[in-house]
Amino acid sequence: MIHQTTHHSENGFLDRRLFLRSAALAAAAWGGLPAFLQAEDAPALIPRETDPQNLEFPFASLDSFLTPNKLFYVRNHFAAPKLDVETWRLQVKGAVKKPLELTHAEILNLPARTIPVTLECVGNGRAFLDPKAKGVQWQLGAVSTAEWAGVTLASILERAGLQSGALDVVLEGADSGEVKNEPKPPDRQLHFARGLPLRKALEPEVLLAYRMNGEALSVSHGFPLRAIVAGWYGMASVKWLQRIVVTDRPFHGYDHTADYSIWERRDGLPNLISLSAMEVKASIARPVAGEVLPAGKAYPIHGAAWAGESDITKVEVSTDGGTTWTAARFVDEVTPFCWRRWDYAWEKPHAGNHQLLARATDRRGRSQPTQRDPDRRGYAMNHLVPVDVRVRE
Ligand SMILES: Nc1nc2c(c(=O)[nH]1)N[C@H]1C(S)=C(S)[C@@H](COP(=O)(O)O)O[C@H]1N2
Ligand SMILES: [Mo]
Repeated sequence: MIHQTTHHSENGFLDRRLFLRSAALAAAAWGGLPAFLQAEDAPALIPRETDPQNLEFPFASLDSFLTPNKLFYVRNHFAAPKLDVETWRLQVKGAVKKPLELTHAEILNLPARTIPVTLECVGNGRAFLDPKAKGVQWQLGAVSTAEWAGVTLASILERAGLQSGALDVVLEGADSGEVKNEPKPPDRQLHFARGLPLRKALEPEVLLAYRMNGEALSVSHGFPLRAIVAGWYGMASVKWLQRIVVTDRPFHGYDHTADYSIWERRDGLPNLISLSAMEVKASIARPVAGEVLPAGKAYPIHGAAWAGESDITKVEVSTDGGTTWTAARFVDEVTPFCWRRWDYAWEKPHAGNHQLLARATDRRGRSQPTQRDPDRRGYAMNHLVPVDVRVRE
């Protein structure tokens, strides 16, 4: 896969993948691994819902910077539409000087841009909430990284020309269905749609993508064209794009209000805001919660951390439930809008129960809260999630 060399470990393990695999095999032979990791089978997506399909990346299998397409998480609100690329058009309308209707071939002929981007669903980690929150019960793996190729949204908006009052850029998907939460419009079929403020829409990290990790975009991931809004939670990266509507007033659609909104306090006043940029967060891939580890030898704790529009500058690990912290080592360099894998050699853990934690800090100095913030409802969970393990006698 592309980029593998540039993003490969530069400091240590010659072949980290091999290393992890042999570590996993050794642990499996020895009976210390949970059943799903003992299987000889290659890692596979974990179904969280089937109709529509919502599939989780098996985060415990994290061993490359780019997530293979077949393991990249899938988040669908409605059945994935199967679009005919010959008749499909991208419409651009609203507060523009020249409305456009572009064919797929026309879009492929425009100057392309390719960037790796980490997408995280804003509901990632919801399964760990107590009390439970409604929605897909994602554990750690509603997050993945791919290299996306397409055109910048800015270049399309430039072709259309913005009217002076242009404010939001609404991206509408071809998928539709009935929605659950109030307030909901009376339409029986509502399209998934998200607006972007112009200042973000014009940034070069916002793509309309048609390729993913060097392959044509699949139906699950938005064929024939999807948005990639780097740095923002996944809901902004609208799949199966069919319309771009530039508005001259703020867009408050269903997916900004009934869904995908949180409370923010200003002078104590709860103010409902639409979700946007990703928070700073580290997750532990291995060991997994409940794993039983061999005593008397070093165990490589490893995972990934990401910070949306900022960069990860520090990851710390605690093996004693947060009493003491030690800096982890980075496996990847900083890549804008991408996760950064890290690892930590846990030297000779003593027998008994241990609580592991990982905590990330970004360039802006932001770190992770220890407790869930109820104002965030079932979204944007970046509080610390402990991983309880047992080391054998
Ligand atoms: N049209 C459309 N776009 C969509 C969605 C959807 O249901 N319909 N889901 C969004 C959400 S919530 C996320 S997290 C990302 C997931 O992208 P992926 O399925 O390629 O991982 O797509 C976003 N774009
Ligand atoms: Mo999402």
